Amino acid sequence: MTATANQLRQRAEACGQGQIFAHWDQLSETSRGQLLGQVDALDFEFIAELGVLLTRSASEAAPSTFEPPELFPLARDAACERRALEARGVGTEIMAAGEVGFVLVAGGQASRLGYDGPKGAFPVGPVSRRTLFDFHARRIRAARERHGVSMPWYIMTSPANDAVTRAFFVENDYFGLPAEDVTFFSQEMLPALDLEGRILMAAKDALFLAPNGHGGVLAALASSGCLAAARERGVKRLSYFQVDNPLVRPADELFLGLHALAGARMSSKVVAKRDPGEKVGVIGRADGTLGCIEYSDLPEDLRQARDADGRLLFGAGNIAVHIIDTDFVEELTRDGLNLGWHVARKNMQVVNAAGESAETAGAKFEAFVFDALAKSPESVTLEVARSEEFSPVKNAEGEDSPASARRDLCTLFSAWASEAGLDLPAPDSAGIEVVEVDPLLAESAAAFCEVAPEAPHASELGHLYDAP
Ligand code: UD2
Repeated sequence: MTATANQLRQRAEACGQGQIFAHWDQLSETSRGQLLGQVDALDFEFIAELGVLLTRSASEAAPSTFEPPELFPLARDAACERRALEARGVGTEIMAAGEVGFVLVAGGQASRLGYDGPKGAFPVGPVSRRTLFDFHARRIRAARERHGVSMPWYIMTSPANDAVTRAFFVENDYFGLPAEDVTFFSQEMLPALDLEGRILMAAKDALFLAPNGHGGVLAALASSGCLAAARERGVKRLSYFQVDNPLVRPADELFLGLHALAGARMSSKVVAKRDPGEKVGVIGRADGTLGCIEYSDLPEDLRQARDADGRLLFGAGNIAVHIIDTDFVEELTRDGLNLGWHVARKNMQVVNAAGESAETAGAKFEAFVFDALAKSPESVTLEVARSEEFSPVKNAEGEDSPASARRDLCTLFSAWASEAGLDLPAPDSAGIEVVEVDPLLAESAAAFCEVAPEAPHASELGHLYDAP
């Protein structure tokens, strides 16, 4: 064993992590080098802190008081309408000044969807078969055209899907965006631990590493240099969104303007929860602190509670769309990311002490981006229409699946076509009138009515209204 290898092994053993070297004698030189590289990057003190989290029971961490957030509602009275009008103006100025950048989190593993590839490469266009990445790129291109400025797009991958994501963008010519305005950066990985706090092994020569959660985006923006580059080009606000939602509207003048007018540093978009049982986190205050309250944390009586208008009191379903100020990210990451860690206990496929492949109970650790809301003194919670802005692809079947996203896209776009007085195709075998509108052509019913071509590109798949 070399001196460095010896030192690393001793350090690991002193920290109770000697199992990492259990198979050392059987490893080739290359494997030894790989393992040492991973061990060298470990912060054992930090891992010990993560281990301590495992000794806390869930009830210890559970909050006890809850309050709903102050909403900027979808149903607006005259005062709200006036505020919205003013906000749209402010948002338009901010965008036209080139002060907005986009941040997409796409580091997840798409395991629930069971898709073997980066989730953004999943085709969702009901007629065009365009991918999620393509939909997002078109909305960004539309915003650039609308405001006549360039806007950078920062895409967070994970080490597992970084190369394939970059290659997918190259193959698709960056979906019509200038390559220099699309930057990829990878999130950090954290070791998974067994329930006693020992690092698990994925192979004899590899630690079991998992992405550090979407909250890792803040630290990775800083460490990758993206944050500095954004500031350098005058970007003051970041529009954050998730890869899985083909209806997401990341370039929303109203949202930006409301955020800026309120002097907020981080804001959120929400949709009304469908029913008390929908398993989605809600924006609200827990023990006085603004954040996203997990479905499982909210007591049953509060889950069911309704206000005077019959709406769910805790119904501000988080769709994971935020505006985050660039200097806020800088402050949050200056002394290391400190959002707290969420523990996900699961069974994991590991290599055990005997060198055999085995399933074992363990824990992964993730930071959640919405935990940063707690540190934003002001924050806007903007309610938007689910039918217009939220239909994620998460599961292989049922709700939040490719089928439900296809249904929701077609329902929205066929409503636009009807409003524009256009003919709809005959319903398909599932009763769906298959209509798709290119986001580059229009992003709202009103805009579509102004520009709708008389005839769609009609195919056996349905009607497609594309930008010229
Ligand atoms: C998330 C929210 C939920 C709701 C919902 C809206 C959490 C815990 N829950 O549920 O409250 O807002 O989204 O759609 O956030 N990702 C990374 N790196 C990671 C982990 C995730 O980039 O380490 C990305 C992932 O690619 C995806 C997004 O974050 O774009 C959401 O991740 P998820 O699928 O784990 O979150 P989900 O659907 O459980």
